[in-house]
Amino acid sequence: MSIVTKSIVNADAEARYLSPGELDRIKAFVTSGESRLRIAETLTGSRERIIKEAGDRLFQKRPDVVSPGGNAYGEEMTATCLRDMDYYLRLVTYGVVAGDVTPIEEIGLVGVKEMYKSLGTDIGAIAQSVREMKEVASGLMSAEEAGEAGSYFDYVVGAMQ
Ligand SMILES: CCC1=C(C)/C(=C/C2=NC(=C\c3[nH]c(/C=C4\NC(=O)[C@H](C)[C@H]4CC)c(C)c3CCC(=O)O)/C(CCC(=O)O)=C2C)NC1=O
Repeated sequence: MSIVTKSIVNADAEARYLSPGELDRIKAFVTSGESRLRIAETLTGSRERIIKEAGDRLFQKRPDVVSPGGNAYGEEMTATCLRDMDYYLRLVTYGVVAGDVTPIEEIGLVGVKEMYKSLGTDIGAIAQSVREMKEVASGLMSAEEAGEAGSYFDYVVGAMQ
């Protein structure tokens, strides 16, 4: 839920006008809107490159995951691994656009540790893949945009610790 919707739901629950603090937060959300949309456009437009390069970096650092016996070994499993990276990059764009981590949390992080455990996937390596996507994506935008986008990647990584 965006800050706009959330503020309205909270205010209406008490049948009151939006408070100055709520209006300030909405203002910050609106003011940062163009920049957040630019970030989402960059991530969306460069998604294939980001995933490919980040995947290459991950497999260089963690050759075990794509070696025989590794969780992402073999063409099909490697493709599934890259698909998961694509999922998290997509969720990051949702967070950036909403200015809120709730969509990332609800769609991709609830129960994620248990899920990867049951799949025999090293969640540390998933987190590493998100760090690599952050690095690659940062190189495609201004420092300020990279900082904003980075906070959403960091949120995903943090939830996987
Ligand atoms: C949008 C929310 C969402 C997420 C996050 C998601 C993840 C997800 N990843 C899965 C599998 C998988 N995920 C990976 C990923 C990896 N293995 C590694 O060693 C690497 C570290 C990593 C890539 C970075 C692999 C290899 C599998 C297949 C595992 C198997 O079938 O044994 C599965 C099991 C079902 C399937 O194969 O599709 C799910 C549900 N599904 C969702 O709907």
